Amino acid sequence: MDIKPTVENDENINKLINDDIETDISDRDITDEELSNSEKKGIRRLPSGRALTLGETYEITASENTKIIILIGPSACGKTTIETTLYQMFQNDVVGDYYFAGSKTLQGYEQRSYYTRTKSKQNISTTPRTSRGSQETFLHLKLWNCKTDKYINFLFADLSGEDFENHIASIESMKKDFNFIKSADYIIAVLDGKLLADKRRRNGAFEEMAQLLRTIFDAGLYTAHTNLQVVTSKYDIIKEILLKDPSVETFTTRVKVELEQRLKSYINEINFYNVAAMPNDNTIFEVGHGIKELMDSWSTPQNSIVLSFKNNKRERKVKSEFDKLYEKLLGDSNG
Ligand SMILES: Nc1nc2c(ncn2[C@@H]2O[C@H](COP(=O)(O)OP(=O)(O)O)[C@@H](O)[C@H]2O)c(=O)[nH]1
Ligand SMILES: [Mg+2]
Repeated sequence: MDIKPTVENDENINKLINDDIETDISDRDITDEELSNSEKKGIRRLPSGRALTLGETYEITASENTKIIILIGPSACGKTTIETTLYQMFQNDVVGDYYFAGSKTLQGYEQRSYYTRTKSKQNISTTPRTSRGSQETFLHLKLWNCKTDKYINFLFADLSGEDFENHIASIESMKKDFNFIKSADYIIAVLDGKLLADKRRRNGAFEEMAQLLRTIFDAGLYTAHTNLQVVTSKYDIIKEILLKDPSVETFTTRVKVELEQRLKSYINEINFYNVAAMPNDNTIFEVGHGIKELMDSWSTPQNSIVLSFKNNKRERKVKSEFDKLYEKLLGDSNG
């Protein structure tokens, strides 16, 4: 008997991994209230393993040691790859002192990772675009530390500049729509290393991130427990360009100084990391380069860094689209 091999095409995979599908299912006709009512009646939905909504993360955050990590950055900067590569690293091995101890979102991880795995067999790996409106879906990873015999849970969500631009009409609605950012222990600003390596695009990439961060802080979407980390993704590309163009190094140093300067009224510490989650050539750079250091930072207790909350209108030198939107928001909220 002939068995035909199944051929996956990109369109199928895109459908498969599309987060809208998940959002549709998790929100389908059933509100949190209805859910708790049905739970009272003894009816319980079976866990699907898909990414969790904020409400669904409560069971984990309420009962166990949990860190909420929100990655922000424009689409294609490398957020999903960081999330899935960490998960994949535990499929292969122990990472430092940590063992994989489970995940309530296995399907969510597998859907996203499947794409990376198949594509990474090719020369250039790609992960699918996370679709809009999916910012409230969380991936869950539970780890066990063999030295301390303690468990830690990580909940990951990601958010792009487009998510902001498409969802907000006023600062009030922004506060409401993105209020979940306040629950973050770590906000990770992902700077696209591929753009930083490009002379013509690096300034734009930096400005966009600086504005995005200032908007988040100005809207008060943080607490005294929020830590800010800036991750330069696709570090393999930066390293490659450095050989030909040493100005990249000067630029990345400037990025650190400038960001600290611009955000100093909110925070007194920003931590910087270089990551190559899915390098183009994994014979030169290992898959997941820098991710262990990042993970270790989330499991180490940190001091809170937030100094003050400010929501005042200030002079702005650069008028980007983001700035105009921001001005509009403040204008709206100030009546
Ligand atoms: N060279 C290189 N490419 C990467 C790396 N990480 C991610 N990418 C690529 O960057 C693109 C966008 O990544 P993705 O994680 O989907 O970005 P997101 O939209 O921010 O979630 C994909 O084509 C990835 O394969 C990396 O470390 N090195
Ligand atoms: Mg994504």
